[in-house]
Amino acid sequence: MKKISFIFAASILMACTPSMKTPKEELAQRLKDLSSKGQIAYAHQDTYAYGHTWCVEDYENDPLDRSDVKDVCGQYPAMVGFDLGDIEHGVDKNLDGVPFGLMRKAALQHIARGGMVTFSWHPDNLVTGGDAWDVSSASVVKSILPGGEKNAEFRVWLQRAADFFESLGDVAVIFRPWHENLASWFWWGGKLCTPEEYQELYRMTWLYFTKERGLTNILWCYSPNGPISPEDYMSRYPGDEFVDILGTDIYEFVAPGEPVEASGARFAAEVKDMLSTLVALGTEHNKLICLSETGLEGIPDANWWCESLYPAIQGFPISYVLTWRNAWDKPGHFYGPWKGYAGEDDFKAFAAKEDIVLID
Ligand code: BMA
Repeated sequence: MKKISFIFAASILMACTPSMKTPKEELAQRLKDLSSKGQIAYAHQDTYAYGHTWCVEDYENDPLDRSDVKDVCGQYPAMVGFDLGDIEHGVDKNLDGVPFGLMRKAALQHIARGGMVTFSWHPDNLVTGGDAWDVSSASVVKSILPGGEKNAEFRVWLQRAADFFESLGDVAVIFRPWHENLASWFWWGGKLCTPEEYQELYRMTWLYFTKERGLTNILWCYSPNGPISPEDYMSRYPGDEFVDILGTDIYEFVAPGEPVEASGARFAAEVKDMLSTLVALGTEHNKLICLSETGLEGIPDANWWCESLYPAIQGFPISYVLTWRNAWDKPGHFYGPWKGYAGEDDFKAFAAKEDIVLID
């Protein structure tokens, strides 16, 4: 009798244990499992909203089953990225014309398909009325922090962003606010606020979401632009309590007259160097790591995926790598593959590598 009840209790415990993890813990575990198996999930920005030559017109009546990545290799990326820029204004579409309703539908569908989702945010400049790239005033961060004259208005912006996450329900996603913060091309950049102000901005966002709104299903990613030194990387780090993933955004740029092979080699060296830094910091702080944004605009190198990107990331325990969007309305602005592009076979070979993971 005792033995039976013990077996009964043990089987209940076993059945319950996996589901006792919160969605956030499950997502963190998936990312951890990927990196410990030496696998890297491939992510693509806006993949369900549009591609190089197409754009979803009516998302409510569209199955959202197209992606340039799938057009090329038959599979969706493992992760999809979306940007919340303009959500702060309470409007329907983001700064690139993507409806927030589409993002919600596509994100939930992608998660139901077994995929993962990450969000970035390019909010406008609350002081000047300009966009995220308006760096004409160095007092924006200070003025939106608690005690600042724009704090109350900014809290409305935070509320609108948090409303979106709340509308996703009980699923876990990654949020990567205040990215590329060592450079000075966004109003929250390196020369636009002090390290303490930046940290307060990040913590204020985290505290509002987590403590005031109870949004506990978010994995927070900190993603300075690279390449930078470990000291610079940590100089604005908000603290272990506020961050789950250490990321970095690094793009390849071809200098005028430079052969793409040369810039590819430089890019690979920079990425490797930066990922080595993230490996060390991730171990020290017990955090997941990722290459949160990367790419080469217009991919003028037909072998970029296998000869520049892959050698740069191979062997690093990054859980995922994200390439930026394929704009449908700017022909040269693409960072992912599409049907008919010169590096199609190269992307297929990249996607077929044992350690590169798509949704299947
Ligand atoms: C940039 C470009 C812009 C876009 C912005 C936000 O890198 O792709 O065209 O508006 O990201 O998605």
